[in-house]
Order: sequence, then C-alpha cells, then structure tokens
Amino acid sequence: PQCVVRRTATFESLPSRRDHEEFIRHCTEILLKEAVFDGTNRRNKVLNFRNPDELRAQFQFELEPNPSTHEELVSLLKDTIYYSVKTGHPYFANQLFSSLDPYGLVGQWLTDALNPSVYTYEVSPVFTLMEETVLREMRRIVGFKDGKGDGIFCPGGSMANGYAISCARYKFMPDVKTKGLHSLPRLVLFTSEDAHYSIKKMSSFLGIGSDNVYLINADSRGRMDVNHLEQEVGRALSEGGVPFMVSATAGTTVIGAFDPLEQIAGVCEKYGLWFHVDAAWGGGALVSKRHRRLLAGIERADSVTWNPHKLLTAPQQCSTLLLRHEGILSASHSANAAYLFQKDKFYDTTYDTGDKHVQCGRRADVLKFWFMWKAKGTSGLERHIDKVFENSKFFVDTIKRRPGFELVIEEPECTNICFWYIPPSLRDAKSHPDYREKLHKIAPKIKERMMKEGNMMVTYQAQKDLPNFFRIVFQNSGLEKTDMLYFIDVFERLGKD
Ligand code: ABU
Repeated sequence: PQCVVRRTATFESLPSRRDHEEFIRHCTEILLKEAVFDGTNRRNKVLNFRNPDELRAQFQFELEPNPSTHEELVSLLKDTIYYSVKTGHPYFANQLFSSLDPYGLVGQWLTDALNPSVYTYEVSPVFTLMEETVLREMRRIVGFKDGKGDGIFCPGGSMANGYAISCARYKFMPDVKTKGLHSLPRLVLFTSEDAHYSIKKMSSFLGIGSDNVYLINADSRGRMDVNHLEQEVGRALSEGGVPFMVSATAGTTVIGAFDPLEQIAGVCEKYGLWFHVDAAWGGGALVSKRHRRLLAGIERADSVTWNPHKLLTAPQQCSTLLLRHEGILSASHSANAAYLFQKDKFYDTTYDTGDKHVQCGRRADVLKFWFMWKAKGTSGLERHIDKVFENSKFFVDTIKRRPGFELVIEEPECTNICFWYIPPSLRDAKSHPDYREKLHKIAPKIKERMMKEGNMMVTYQAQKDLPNFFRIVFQNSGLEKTDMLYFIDVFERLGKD
C-alpha cells in the first residue's frame, strides 16, 4: 500500500488512530520483506559496509525540532535495514549468535507489542508462569534433581555470570549484603585463562577485584588444567586469601573448549568452593543425547549460565542463570520495595519474582524462547543441535583436505571452528623468521575484503601468542553442506595474493 505523506504530531493536526494503523501495517510489510525475507536470502548481501563518516553523511541521524512525515519515517526504516548487518543471514557467522527463527521472531514481536515488565504477577501473569516453566525445564535438562532450584532471565551472559558471583559471595558471607565489602576477607575466584572476560569484569564490579581472579592454565585443547587449579587454590590459601568460587566454562568463547566439569566439581567439593559453569555458549548441547556428554558433571554445579540466544538461536537477548539452591537469589538481592512488592495483595505474592533481580523494569525475554520451544518440541531443539554439530564436522573435515587451511585445534569440541587461511605465497615460507608476523596480517586483510564485499561475515582474533586466526561460528541449522563449501570457496577467493 502507498504510505500517506502526513506530519506525525503537530499542534494543528495530530495523526488519527487510522493513520497510525496504516503506518504500522505499512512498516510491518517493509520489515517482513526487507529485514526478514530479503535479509535472510542467500542471494543478498549480509552487509553494506560504510565507514562512520560515510554513514553519517548518507543516513539522517540528526534529531530535529519538527516532526518527520510518515513517508520520511518509512525512508529512515528502509535505510536502517539497508545499512544494518543482517545477523539472520545464512552467511553471518561472525558471533556466537545468528539465524532468524520464525517462531522466535513472532515471540519477540509479541513481546514488544505487549510491552510487559516482569516484576510482579499482577503486571505479568503469563510471563511469570512462563519463566517458572522454562527455567524449571532448563534445570531439569541441566540435571538438577526434579528441576528444583531457582533461576532468572538476565540481560546477557555477562550479567548472569555476575549474578553467580554475587550469589557465591553471599553464600560465603551473608553479611556482605548489609555490611558491604568491609565484612569480607580477600576473596579469590578461579577461572581459566580462556574464560569469558565477564568473569574479571564482574569481579571488579562486585568489589572482588580483578587481581583476585586467579587465571588457571588451559591445556593444548583450551580446557582448564585441573592440576594447576588445585595448585592455585593452595597458593591463594598460603597467601592468606580466601578461595570461594570456581567458574568453569562449557564452550569457551574463541576455541569452544569444554572444561573438565567432573574433575572441577571434585576440587570444589574438596575445598568447599561454589562451582559455577558458564555454559552461555555450549549449554545448548545439553538438549542433545549425542553431545551432552561434553558437559558431563554440570549437574554438580551450584549455578549455570546458559544463553538460549546462542546455540539454540532464540532472538537476542535470551540469557539465563540457573541455580541448584532455592532462595539465594532473593536473599542476596531483595530490597523489599513496599510500593511494588506489597505483601498484603490478594494473591500469592511469591509470584512477584522481581525482587530477586537487581533490575527493576525487565523485558519478558522468555516468550520468544518458550514459543520456539512449543513450536519445535524438545526433540526439534535436539535435531537443531545435532545438525549444527554435523555441519561443523563437515566443515572441519573439508578444510583438513583443502590446501591453505590450518586448524588451530585439530578436533574442535563445539561449533566454533578456529583456523588460519594461508595464502599461496606464504605456504612454503614457514621456516622464515618473519612468517608469523606475515601470517598475523593475513586475517585482517581478508576480513577487510570480506566486509567491503559484504557477502559473508566471519570474525578473527589473536589469542595468547598465536597470530591472528579466523573463528567461524555455526549455529544456523538451516545451513547445508553446500553452504559450508561456499564459506570455504569465499576464503580461497578473498585470500588470493
Ligand atoms: N558472550 C559474547 C560473545 C561474543 C562473541 O564472541 O561472539
């Protein structure tokens, strides 16, 4: 339909309800066509990159005193879609999230249409019970007895890890809630050198201090070295520090390694430490009978971070913290705001769950995931996981046979695959003294060509003393083997000397 050119809100003529309806219908059609269907079509680009100055010049970012017309607003929407990265596109493999799940999208849109805030049952009755259901089922899948325990939806995995540290700290010394950091000795937390940076960040945020995060060596496959963990616990004790928590990782951010959870659980039990598992990335593997062995021992955890927006492809954001213990979230964080959490309401106020969060207003991130889960069933989630692991194995097996590709880890455990692409001119130069320096410059160069061309998106990084390497991430089960070959072919084309 034609969009009517009409000023939005002016004193002379406020738009009518009919104008608004027409505007919403028109915009919805554009969103569906340009962002959803065109944005996920293999024939179209993943991105149309512009440098910041170019983008500023081509896009009307500036805000003005006067209202824009509906026609101008439609044009802004189209520009927003055009210049944005299409993260649902099959060839967006840059981050630990991707895909555009149809049921997730509808759930996300419905969430925004209803615009709830999940702090009290009276405001969010459906979402409160949905959260209860989904979190219980996730705990059951983790292996907590009968799905018992507690949990919350969080704004991202970093925050979920922060909540875990806060709960561990409270369990160790409940006085911290009222007396603050003065009540604490020097607490020490242990995590692998390959763990997500949020562990350090949240330790600073919570007053533990990043110096008191002891980094444990990772082995050649990126997994926490448990002997070193035990040595470091001993070192902290001998220094007069007080070990209180180990944060293990199930699916490290770059390499995709799974720490040996059974052994780490043993160390935690021996020293009385809170055992947290950051399974933000790898948690999705728990729904697969074939792959859940990667997380053996997770059922012994005190807390687990698990982000359905990663391997399970729920729309951003959908992050959870799951706990084996009941009541500790509320004990650590409640402030009993009397204006919101009145105890003399006519219904069971234990359903006013908001006070166990540190946020007040909170999006209903549960709906999109619950709706996807309903649509696919747990068996559909399992098929999705099995498919992305199959695709990853096919990609690994293929690049092992292709000249120029070299894996960082020969047998990746998860669906993030790290590799170097070595252009023909460097292939016989490995013994040259400047080989690593030259290799270090290859990935940024290929990435620049990739971004400017816009046909796929894959990230790179250096890690420890390794030269820059690519990390391609597979979590879109709509991809086929032909897509794996597409990625490989594009690397070969962009990596030409
Ligand atoms: N937890 C955020 C991970 C970001 C990324 O590497 O894709």
